[in-house]
Amino acid sequence: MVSLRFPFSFSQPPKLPNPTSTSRRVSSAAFVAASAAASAAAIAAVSLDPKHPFLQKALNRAFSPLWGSLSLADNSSSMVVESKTGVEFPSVLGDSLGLLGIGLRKKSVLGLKNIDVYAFGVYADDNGVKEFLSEKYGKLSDSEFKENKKFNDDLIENDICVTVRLQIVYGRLSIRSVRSAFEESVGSRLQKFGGSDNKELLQRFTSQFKDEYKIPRGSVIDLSREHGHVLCTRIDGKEVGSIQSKLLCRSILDLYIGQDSFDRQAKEGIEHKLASLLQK
Ligand code: DAO
Ligand code: DAO
Repeated sequence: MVSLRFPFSFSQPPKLPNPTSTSRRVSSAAFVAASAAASAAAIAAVSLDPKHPFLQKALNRAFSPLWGSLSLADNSSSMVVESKTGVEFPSVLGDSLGLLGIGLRKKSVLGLKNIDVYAFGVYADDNGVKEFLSEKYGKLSDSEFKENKKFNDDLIENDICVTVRLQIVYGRLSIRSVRSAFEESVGSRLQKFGGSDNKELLQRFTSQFKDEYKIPRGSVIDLSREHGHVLCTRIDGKEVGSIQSKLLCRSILDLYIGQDSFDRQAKEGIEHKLASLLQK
């Protein structure tokens, strides 16, 4: 990834930018400047108006959809911006979790409109991924390797530390609508992978989320699969519960990187990223 330094600082923990605030203006100026610097063709462009739609478009095109746009954090770790929502994700979480890809969870409401509910980033332990993939695929020829579409399944199935970070974009989430969305999304996966009798497991998961919790726009939820298939949930950095269940971990990860994931482009980008980790 391109590595650049700018004298701007971005506030942490990452709260969503308010489109009218100064920080938003600084952030988008920094992002445009960073994009411009990263794009060899855009050297002259930095002196143009960075808000010019043509320039914005050209700069956005210089980056793959997976990575959105690049901006920079106030430490050595870079930030990756989900382009539709402007939500930022650090490229490294903790000591060793590297960002594999970002995406958007949308929800259709009454078949009338699609709302952006949250942006998500999928992280995995770099060493765990490399070790596992090279053990399993190290002997494949280049073409066999390129045709392999199973990297995401490997990540879902195996005991590798993975965190999915959700950053809430929709400003009017009620706990009731969250619960019913879980029942639909997580519930259908529990049924698909584990058979019909999983009400108790779903209930154990949802009962972690007390009615009094609030998840306004800007809330950060980390769903982490830790060693031994333990799913640990944190809201704004505070642990709210953990459940040991391979089936639950699999069902949650399937939402983001499985067959019928929320964001197909994100899922495909993650597949490529996993392949590139092995080839390094
Ligand atoms: O306001 O009725 C409405 C739309 C609510 C959509 C809720 C989708 C919830 C998705 C789960 C969020 C998990 C953090
Ligand atoms: O998007 O449908 C979905 C499923 C999201 C699962 C996320 C669970 C974490 C939610 C925490 C809610 C706190 C009240």
